[in-house]
Amino acid sequence: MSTLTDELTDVESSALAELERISDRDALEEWRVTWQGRRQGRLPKLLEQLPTLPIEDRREAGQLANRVRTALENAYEERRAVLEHASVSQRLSAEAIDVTLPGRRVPAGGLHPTTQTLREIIDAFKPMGFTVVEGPEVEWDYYNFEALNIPADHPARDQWDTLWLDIEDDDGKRPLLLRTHTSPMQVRIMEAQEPPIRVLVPGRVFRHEATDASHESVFFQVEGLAIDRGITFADLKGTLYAFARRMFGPDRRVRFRCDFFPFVEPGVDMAIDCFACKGNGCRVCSQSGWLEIMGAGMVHPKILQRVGYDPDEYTGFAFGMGPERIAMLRHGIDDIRHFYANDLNFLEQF
Ligand code: YSA
Repeated sequence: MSTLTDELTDVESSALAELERISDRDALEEWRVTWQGRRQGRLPKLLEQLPTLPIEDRREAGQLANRVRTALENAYEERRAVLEHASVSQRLSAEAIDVTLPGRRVPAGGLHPTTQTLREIIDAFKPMGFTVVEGPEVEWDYYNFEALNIPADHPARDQWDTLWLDIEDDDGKRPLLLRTHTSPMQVRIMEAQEPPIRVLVPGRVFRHEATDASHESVFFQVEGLAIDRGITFADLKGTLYAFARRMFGPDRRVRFRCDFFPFVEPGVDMAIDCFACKGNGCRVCSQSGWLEIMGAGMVHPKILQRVGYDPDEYTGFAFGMGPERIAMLRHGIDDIRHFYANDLNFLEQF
């Protein structure tokens, strides 16, 4: 009897002491098999001896055996919980996010310089009563040329060559093209409404063009149209001077020169003295000292008649300007090709 109780007490103290030193789950499992394992475990082996004890010793030894078994089970569970907790904390600290790291910068977008300039142009004309409409970039030959007094054999078509689409209307008369200017919208607007009209049309245009420092093949224009009773050439000049003062300040020089556009009579081009050479002549202004920013004129009576207006009752002026050229003048940009080269070094300056 005394041997079994001694052995039980010895198992208890040795097993618990060993358990104290265990620090990982594999060793814990090994400990469980050694001390509690159903077949070979040291404690179950001792318990097998209980039935062999004399009856008078069995009760006391049985109570001790139960206490040792419970002590080992509880100690095992406690140790398992401690190790479990330790491995969870280890994992958490390995996966922890370091909130003290500086965040990654999200680059902020900005408006393209052309868009900024378009908005400034619109803001300059708004106080004079102009509203904004847009039109199609793919246009009928009729609106781009015919209705603007530019028939199929007119030499003006050469300077406004473009891409043609292989689509015609039912009569086979009006092939489609990529519009070469925003002027077709003059006709569309006049067809759709009666005077008075004061309207701006910003939009993209396309030309078969050899590019250089001041010429792109895809660029923007802003068309202006004002039709009413009693509008004269003085209104055209007054409006465009007011615009130039607002965009370029009072010191910039403005030049009006006679020019020919089949849809105006008379026609002019308006230029601003070149920012790059102060009017002396350089590659930006093709050595002329001036940068042409728009064509303009009094709307031709034939155009008014074509849309059903009476030219004896109504007159008007129109203009078409290049916002990239205006941005070049305002910001001192020496090559128009920068605008659409998608170079962030350029674009981030605006
Ligand atoms: C004229 C009379 C009107 O009553 C109404 C509008 C016009 C303008 C006409 N439709 C036209 O397109 N004239 S234009 O060929 O001389 O172009 C007008 C403006 O667009 C130019 O003054 C210039 O600022 C810009 N532009 C022309 N070709 C360009 C260009 N900008 C960049 N690249 C090009 N290739």
